[in-house]
Amino acid sequence: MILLYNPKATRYRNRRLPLSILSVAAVIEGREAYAIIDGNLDPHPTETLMRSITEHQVELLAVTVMPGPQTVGAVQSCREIRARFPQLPIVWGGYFPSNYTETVLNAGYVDFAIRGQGEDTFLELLEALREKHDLKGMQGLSYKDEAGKHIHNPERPMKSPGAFPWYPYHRVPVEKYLLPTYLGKRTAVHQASMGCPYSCSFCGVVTFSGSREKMEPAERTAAMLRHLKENYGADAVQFYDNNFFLREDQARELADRMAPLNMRWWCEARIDAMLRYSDETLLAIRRAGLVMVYVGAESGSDWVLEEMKKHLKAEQILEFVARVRRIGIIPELSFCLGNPKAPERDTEECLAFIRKVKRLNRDAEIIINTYTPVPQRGRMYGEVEDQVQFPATPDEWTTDRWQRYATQKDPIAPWLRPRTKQLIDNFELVVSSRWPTVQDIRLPAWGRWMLKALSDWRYRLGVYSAPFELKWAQRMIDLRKPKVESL
Ligand code: B12
Repeated sequence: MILLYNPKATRYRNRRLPLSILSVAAVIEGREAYAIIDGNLDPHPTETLMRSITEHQVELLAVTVMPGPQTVGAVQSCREIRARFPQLPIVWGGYFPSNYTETVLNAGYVDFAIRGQGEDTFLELLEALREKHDLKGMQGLSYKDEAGKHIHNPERPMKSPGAFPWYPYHRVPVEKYLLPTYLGKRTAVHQASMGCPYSCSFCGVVTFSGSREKMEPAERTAAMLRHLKENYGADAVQFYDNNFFLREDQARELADRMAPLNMRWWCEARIDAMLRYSDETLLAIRRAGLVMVYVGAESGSDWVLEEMKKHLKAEQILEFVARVRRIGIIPELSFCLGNPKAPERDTEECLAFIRKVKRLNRDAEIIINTYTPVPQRGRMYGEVEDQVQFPATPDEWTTDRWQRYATQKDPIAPWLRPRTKQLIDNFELVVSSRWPTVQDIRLPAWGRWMLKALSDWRYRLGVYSAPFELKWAQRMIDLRKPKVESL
């Protein structure tokens, strides 16, 4: 038997269909005996794994790992399992082993790291382990040879997700994963493409996919969503794609196929790509159910956008927010502040730019991140980043210090003065209080009103410092929010 493990990545109330592990399950469904253990559902996944290993003949433990809290669960479980069942091979796949491959192989409890798209590599590895084949040259695989040397085989070219079978939904309790959100009562998730064709120098997807993207046919996307709707009652969907829209004809086809499903949805896209679409296409997309689109605006300064290799101008961001307002789609703009060369100037300009955005489109949702380097094929700011030394083992990534880094709460960036970081955090608190996100369905109307009233003068006068009353109000409202299950 094969065990597929999704370590806890989020709170129970935010659980989602574990697509990473389902995509591996898809290629062994009907051919292999396997079980899925999801740490987002199971409060004691290590015990469940141990029990399965004791009761069945388990030949491989396959774990999906992304940076952040999921690393903690993965390390804990694998360390304990290795100590008790030292002969059981353990393979990690997903963003963490793809981006921190050396680090992962330094762990005594990981034997194989599968980089990038994993289905074919997984099947080949399974066969090689059974037939005792040589692993040399197996694309997408990193491993330790007999002398303990780390071997990194060449990359595996990506395929369209459409080249693989459908997720075996029936192997997980789908109904437990369809959650109420601002989009609908039963929100599903789906990812129609792999990778991203761009090479923005701050982004962790570049190393993962080598600036390539493959999309499944629109027909398949619509068919899978119809299945989720008809069999499980899904009425909304959140797309995980790094870029849901690329070519206009493709976007138009998707919109036309999705419209009859009558689902409300959210996706990520590029500003420049959507700006190239005609109004007719944008209206068709809105009519097909797109409520909100998440875009990487990143900065309000052309010099920063250029350094990021974003291939975008600040003017285009403003044009975009005004245009989608007319069309009736809410833009969700993500910003990445704290350019290492001039963090103060960057921050100041970006805060002023966000105010401009809000003047053009009050509904625009604002996400603020501070720049935290990820391993990159090319360096974004050269030597500046060498000041951040990544941990040498997954265990070190589980420490509070590095968890705060991975979740972008604390960039541990020597170039970012505490005063600047404080300004960014305060500004974010004021903006998110002045315009509480429509995505927070647990926020009661009185709380929304209270936050707006308390923050209004601060935003109007640009006074962001020491917003103690807003911190207090947010905490107080948080304590009174209803549970997701009761919504
Ligand atoms: C869903 C998601 C989440 C969910 C996780 C839900 C869950 N798993 O239960 C939530 C919301 C919790 C989340 C949180 C975070 N996420 Co996240 N997340 C994603 C997202 C949108 C989709 C991942 C997914 O499921 N895709 C669908 C599957 C099919 O694709 P896949 O995971 O890539 O799987 C393929 C391969 O990776 C591989 N594979 C994966 N696992 C395995 C396992 C085995 C055994 C094998 C063989 C192969 C394999 O094969 C699969 C099929 O080809 C990605 C962006 C993206 N589009 O990839 C970001 C992404 C992975 N997240 C990211 C980050 C940074 C985070 C956070 C740290 C952000 C933060 N500020 O806190 C947090 C913390 C994570 C945590 N809690 O541990 C980054 C990682 C970048 C990096 N630096 O490496 C990404 C790429 C977003 C981005 N563009 O920056 N995330």
